[in-house]
Amino acid sequence: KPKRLAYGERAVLAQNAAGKKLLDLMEQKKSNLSVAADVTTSEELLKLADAVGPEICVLKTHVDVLSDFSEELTVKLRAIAEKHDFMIFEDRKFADISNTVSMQYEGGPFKIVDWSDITNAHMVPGPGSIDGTGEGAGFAATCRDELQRNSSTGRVPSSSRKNGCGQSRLRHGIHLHKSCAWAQAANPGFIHMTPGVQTSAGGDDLGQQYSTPENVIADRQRDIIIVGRGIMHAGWYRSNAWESQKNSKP
Ligand code: S5P
Repeated sequence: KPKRLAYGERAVLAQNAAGKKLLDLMEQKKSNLSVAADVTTSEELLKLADAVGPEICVLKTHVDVLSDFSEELTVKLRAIAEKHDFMIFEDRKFADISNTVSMQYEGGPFKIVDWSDITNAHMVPGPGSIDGTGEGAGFAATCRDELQRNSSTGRVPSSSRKNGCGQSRLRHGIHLHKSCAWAQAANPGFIHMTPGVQTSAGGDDLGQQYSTPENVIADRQRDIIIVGRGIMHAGWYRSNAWESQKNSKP
């Protein structure tokens, strides 16, 4: 049984600065928990970030669902991230050609590049779509047709693990997916974040499917659990996911 490397040991193998920073932070903070902050007002987002900040390594945001997004919000959110030492992952899921993605990333109302540490892109247009976004960008790949192959039911179980997703992982090093075959044991330089996690397996009534922290971290060898609606039990998720490293079943 291959030994599971500590997150800190993997920092030197990371593919870019964002990956290295994240692995170091996880080790130092002893947290492999990310919270999906799916709230609709700035006030709720800031309150949530401040409350879960000490527990998490990454706050995952969808700022385009906020009814009152402003630059002021991003400044306040950054301050909370510095205070509690977590990274901000805007789950934007870009899906266009490189020139367009660059404009969407840097401009528009959200100016994501200015305040997020990590963002992500679908690999539908191929891995080149995020290559124009600069060396410093903490870009995470989502599977090339993740719109169908996400954590909800009805996804297409096909050969879609190939192509863009793999190539982009090689270049960008952070991977967000629920059911991809890659695991940390074989790819310790990559970071694998998995959404769709709650205390017990099951789902919501709109097709979301949940796994437990043990399933994700120990059985499937992922690195970070992303918990949204289950955050009421943040402390429990954090300790369970952290301890599950020791019970790895490769
Ligand atoms: O395949 C996916 C990919 C993502 S990023 N399935 C997901 O659920 N997500 C996101 O994870 C989704 O957009 C939401 O922000 C979070 C899951 O939230 P929960 O409330 O179901 O835990």
